[in-house]
Amino acid sequence: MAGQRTRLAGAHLLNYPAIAAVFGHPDILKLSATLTGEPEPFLQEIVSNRYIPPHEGIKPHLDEDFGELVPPFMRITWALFLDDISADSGALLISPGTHLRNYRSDAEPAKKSPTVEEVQGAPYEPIELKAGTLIVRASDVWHGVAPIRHLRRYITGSHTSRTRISNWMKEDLARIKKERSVVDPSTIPVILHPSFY
Ligand SMILES: O=C(O)CCC(=O)C(=O)O
Ligand SMILES: [Fe+2]
Repeated sequence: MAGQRTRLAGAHLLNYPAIAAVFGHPDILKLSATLTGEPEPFLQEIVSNRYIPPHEGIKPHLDEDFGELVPPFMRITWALFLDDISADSGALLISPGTHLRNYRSDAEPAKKSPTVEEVQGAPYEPIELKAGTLIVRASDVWHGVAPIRHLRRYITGSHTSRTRISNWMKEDLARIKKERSVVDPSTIPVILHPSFY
């Protein structure tokens, strides 16, 4: 398959009022706060994606496969789909409950990060949905994307805890905060300021 994936990422996407309205929506911020346990979650990533078919999809993986177990629910990921998604084309494939395998646990000091074989051998369920659906997932859940036969576009953003984070995330947040320190606040909707800086 010779399709193409195009990805735009960064603060400039918040110049689109519809994108800013999603990530600045009080209910979204409130749910992110509840799930991460962070009163003012940090908007770590804002990305738009477009897959032009035919595309082979994405193999099952972890977004945080850094050989490091992570604090439970340190990050959650929203995705707003702009096209219908079916099991036959572009379904997000999720292995329910697997985020728990990536979480640090005081009760299991010997717990190890999952292996590539475990992630690729796990059972996956397709998430079918209509254009306009917004989904939220624990970022750590094991996932992939089914082969894509129809145009597939979505906007995604992740909220994180500011304190209960892995070493990798600590470095990533420091890098992002440095980049954003030069972004003119007047270009970012006021409602987003607490999650942006
Ligand atoms: O396209 C998607 O829905 C997910 C892609 C993905 O899992 C990733 O980029 O890490
Ligand atoms: Fe992923």
